Amino acid sequence: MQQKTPETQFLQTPQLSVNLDVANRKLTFPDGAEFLMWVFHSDTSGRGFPGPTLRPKERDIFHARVEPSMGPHTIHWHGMEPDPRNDGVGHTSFEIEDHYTYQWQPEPGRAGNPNYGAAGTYFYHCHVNTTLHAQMGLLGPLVIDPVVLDGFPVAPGNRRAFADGPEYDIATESLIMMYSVDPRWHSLHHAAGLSGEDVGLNRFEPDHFYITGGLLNSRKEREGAVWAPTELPVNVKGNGKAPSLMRLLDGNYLPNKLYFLHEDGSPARIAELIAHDGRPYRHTTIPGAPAIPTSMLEDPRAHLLTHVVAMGAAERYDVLLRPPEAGTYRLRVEWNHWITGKTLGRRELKLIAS
Ligand SMILES: [Cu+2]
Repeated sequence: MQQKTPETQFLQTPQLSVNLDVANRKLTFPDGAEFLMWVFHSDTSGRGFPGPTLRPKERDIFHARVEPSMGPHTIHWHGMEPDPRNDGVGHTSFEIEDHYTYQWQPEPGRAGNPNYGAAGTYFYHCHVNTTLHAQMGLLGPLVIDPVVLDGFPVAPGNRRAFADGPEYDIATESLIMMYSVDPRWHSLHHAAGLSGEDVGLNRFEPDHFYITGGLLNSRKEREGAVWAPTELPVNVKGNGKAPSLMRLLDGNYLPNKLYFLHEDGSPARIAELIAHDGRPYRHTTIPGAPAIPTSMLEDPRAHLLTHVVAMGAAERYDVLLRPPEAGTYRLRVEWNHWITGKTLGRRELKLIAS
């Protein structure tokens, strides 16, 4: 491990760059509970939770300049896999004592090719005393948008989930991040547990459970805000718009189960899984043939429709929503114990299909 923060090697001119700092701040959550949080913030985001949404495009060079007012911290780009210096894992590179500019370039997708393309849902988090720092709030959404390929045009108001993937409606694109709080952890200090003392980081016993996130395109980052929805609009089939895309992220240390339900609580098979951990589902059973995304196949039986999604910590799923009937649907989220499977918390979100 290096003792001093190095300079960025092979520094290029970026297409997107952001300055990120770290702050300690008390935030009030939707149930009225107040916790001391450690958060990332940009020059314009204010100190809120989760950290600012970062959204580079494939092929664009991305810079994040980090100069923590207090530290040390790092930023790990979970799932992006840049070179070790720019991947923010402290133990295999360095922690940022003064400042560092992370630089990476998401790989462009190629039609029908499962081995290329970074577009999808990720997140970033601090990787110093990670168990504690991530739970304290040092994390935020990272979405990679695809290049536009010949043969895959995009209608106004739409975007594709990945280069050769399905179009979705930008206005109803959402991100849902499950988060939970063990208040005891929020009284620990920056380096708690690092010198061999037992501060109980093997015991995560949350008693507050939150569905955070909301509509990505209309998120208002501002001082003191906890970004959390109470209901979300969804495009019903046949309303003339593209489907709605929901990006799911398990941002806590418990497994989550998500149930899409009708208003009466019966299962609603309206969620189509199109990607997992930034990788699209593709049809790969014919050797040598193009690996067409399952969501682009004409045969409706090839589409991965479900009413339930089970996720572990840090896992992401992208789901297309296009319910056949207008009305109110419910998204029920359960937080379950790792070992016993017992449900520890339950929250619901209304989905309004029109
Ligand atoms: Cu940190």
